[in-house]
Amino acid sequence: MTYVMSDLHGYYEKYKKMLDTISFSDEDELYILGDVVDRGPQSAELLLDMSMRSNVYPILGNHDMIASILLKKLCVKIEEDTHTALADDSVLRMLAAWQLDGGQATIESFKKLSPDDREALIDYFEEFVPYEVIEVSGRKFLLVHGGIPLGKRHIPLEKQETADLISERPDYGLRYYEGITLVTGHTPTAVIDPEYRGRIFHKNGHLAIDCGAGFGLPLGCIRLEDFREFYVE
Ligand SMILES: [Mn+2]
Repeated sequence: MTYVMSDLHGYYEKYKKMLDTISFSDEDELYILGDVVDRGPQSAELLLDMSMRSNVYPILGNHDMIASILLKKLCVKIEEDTHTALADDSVLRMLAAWQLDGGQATIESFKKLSPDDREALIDYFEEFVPYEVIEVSGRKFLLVHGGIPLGKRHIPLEKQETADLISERPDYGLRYYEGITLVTGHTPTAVIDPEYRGRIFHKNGHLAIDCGAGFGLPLGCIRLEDFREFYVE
């Protein structure tokens, strides 16, 4: 079976609970639509678990992108004791903004890792792809963290800007593609429509699956074969 979840934001316990809830096995596949890190307390544990499973496929989120850039620089600093890695003003500004946006929790969880594990996780970020198109039970799905800008939806996917794909907020009232469901995280469903607070939004050719697990709301997961929804608190 094929499962999709998103915006785990360092909540490793919710992720483990969800894997139990769906009885996730080696025969199944799981796509995680980005923002694995930041805010929650266990970003590193979560990444380590994901990296050891060959049937879990990570898609890049805006938080993962910033974290991967900055962790690379921080780890160089820790290991080689060089200040050049962080000396650049724009990097320092980026670091300050990230720390305020949940990044400090990620730094704390990385501090507990061995240097080898740190390096392995920094390498693992390279496996995060900007989007994925899959077919399940004869239906097509475009999986992406943010979305596609409405005015650019006719541009081939491989020519889309990564910055758009990871940070766009689609118009959930409009169908983007005939015959393809757009599956997105990034925008909590409560923001799309308060009626869907803490629940998956499935309408107008959209599946929005960030139920707000990073903000104390449930983690949602959907099985694409039959659209069955699963939730853990
Ligand atoms: Mn996001």
